Amino acid sequence: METQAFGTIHGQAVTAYTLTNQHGVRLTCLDYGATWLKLEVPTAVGRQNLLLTSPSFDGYADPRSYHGKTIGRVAGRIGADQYPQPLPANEGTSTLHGGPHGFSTLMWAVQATAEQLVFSRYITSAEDGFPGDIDVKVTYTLTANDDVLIDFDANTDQPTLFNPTNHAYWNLNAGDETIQNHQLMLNSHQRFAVQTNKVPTGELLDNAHGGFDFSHPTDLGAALATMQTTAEKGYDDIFLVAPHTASEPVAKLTQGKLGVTMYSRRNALVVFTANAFGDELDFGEKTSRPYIGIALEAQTAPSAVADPRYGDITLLPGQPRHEQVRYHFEY
Ligand code: FUC
Repeated sequence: METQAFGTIHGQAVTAYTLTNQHGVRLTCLDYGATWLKLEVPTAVGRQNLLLTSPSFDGYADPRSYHGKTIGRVAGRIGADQYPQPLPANEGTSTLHGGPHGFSTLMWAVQATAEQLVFSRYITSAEDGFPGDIDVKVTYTLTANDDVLIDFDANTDQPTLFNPTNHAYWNLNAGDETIQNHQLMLNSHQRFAVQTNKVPTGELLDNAHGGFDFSHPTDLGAALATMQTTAEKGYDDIFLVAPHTASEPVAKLTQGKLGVTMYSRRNALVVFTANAFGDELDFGEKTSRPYIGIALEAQTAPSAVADPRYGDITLLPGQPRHEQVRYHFEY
């Protein structure tokens, strides 16, 4: 394990922690936001980072930047009035990615071993505006067979919500190309209809029509071309994950020899293709612009907050919850 100073926030030092496995795959995370900073794989021409990464901490200090960060208590958008107790709003009347003081804005304690980075944090209701004081642990594991596991664990003292995810953006190009030359496969046949504020209505739409069918590996450039007539001009969609076993992937993203395959038991995956990105974010050698990265966010469907047909995101005292997402890399 190696550490590197990575700036400061509110007078506190931010540190980058790097694990390396036997094949030379390197995982780097920050204590701030329990952020996934880099995933580097060895290639014929040197190491290649597969994530969108800002070169300095400035790129992570803004609470509206989510790249690589741990998102919680609740990923995505829920109406601040969809729960019996008011939730902290940060986008009109919605709570986006855990509200204004979500997991992504917090400094986490770190315990590191040769293959794990364990980020832990006690978060009070006064601190982030959700009911209940919670104990949270986010564990990144880099295995000998080129998997990264992210385990999310939580306990609470009062009923609350827990639906965390990671918001890494992928770009498998060595140079400055966008993800338009990538192929995407999703284990999904339906997606959630949303209101204009992007909070789901609870209705499902069929993926078979209009550029949403990724049930086989699909060229993202061609798919994005079909989206140019829409207001979003790309994907920002909550896909319903089809029933599957633990060994069946929920998503696979490839470009040439490089690939990332995601495994998750949860029933939804948000796909966001950075449709309106401009130069407000600095990704170093990757020029921030539309389609410079793709976020694949495994989660329980946000509709579960109000509709038990779509799962259960409640966290109850005495009933700790555990969620996991696994990524496998080919290079
Ligand atoms: C994704 C999208 C949102 C938002 C955020 C940064 O989760 O669903 O629309 O732009 O990322």
